[in-house]
Amino acid sequence: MQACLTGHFITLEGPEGSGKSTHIRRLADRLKAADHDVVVTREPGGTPLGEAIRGLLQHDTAGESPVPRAEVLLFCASRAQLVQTVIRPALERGAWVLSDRFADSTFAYQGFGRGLELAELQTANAFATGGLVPDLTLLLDLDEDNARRRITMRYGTEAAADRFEREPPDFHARLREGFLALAAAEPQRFRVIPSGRALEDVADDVWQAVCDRFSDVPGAT
Ligand code: Z5A
Repeated sequence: MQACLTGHFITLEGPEGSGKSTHIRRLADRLKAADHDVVVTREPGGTPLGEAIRGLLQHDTAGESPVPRAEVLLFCASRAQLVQTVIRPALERGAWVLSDRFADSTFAYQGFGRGLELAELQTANAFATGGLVPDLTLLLDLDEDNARRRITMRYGTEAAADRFEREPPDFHARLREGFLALAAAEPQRFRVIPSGRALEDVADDVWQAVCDRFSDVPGAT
């Protein structure tokens, strides 16, 4: 029998450079300041096994690129480990879990981006997560020019970017459209937040979305 999950599970999704890491840190600080138990994690990664898989996926540390189906299975292996050893235990004890990417990234990148069947990815994701779905998903939406500018600023040059960041513009256009399509299909779970604006304005919208969704945060209606 599954234990009761009394915590709150929030995921941040979006293209690279859209501000997920920045806003997850800010949101965590704000919740911690209100004395909430907060767990911040990321995908791929978040566990020792997941972090090892992250290296294989982002920088071809095995010496060859995974084919798309292998890529899915590696993301799902990282996800299964994270859900069972970190996310579920935290939700069972009533914590807030904030994850920088989760299953929606597989639909966007491997589905809309690489062209794999969404129904097959649904099966793989359900197997990896045991059916766990976020309570709230914040989609930080950013156009490709802005995303590329932010990544180039971070590395100084695009040459240092990872395997996904080096994909051609049409790949990035497909995955942005994919994220927006996922949000449109599940409006009760997703909140789309335009992220090409001043950081403070985006942070305000992130906080407002959390207050709108959950009644046990300061400022919630
Ligand atoms: N992937 C996949 O294919 N399938 C899957 O199932 C999963 C993942 C789970 C993970 O890489 C890669 O794996 C990812 C998808 C793929 N592809 N890529 N690339 P990652 O975790 O290393 O990369 P990321 O998720 O894209 O994170 P990121 O590049 O670090 O971006 P971010 O976290 O969204 O943004 P940030 O680091 O918070 O901000 C980027 C910069 O912009 C930084 O200098 C900020 O100070 C700046 N910033 C942020 N907001 C603003 C605003 N509002 N104004 C100005 N500047 C800003």
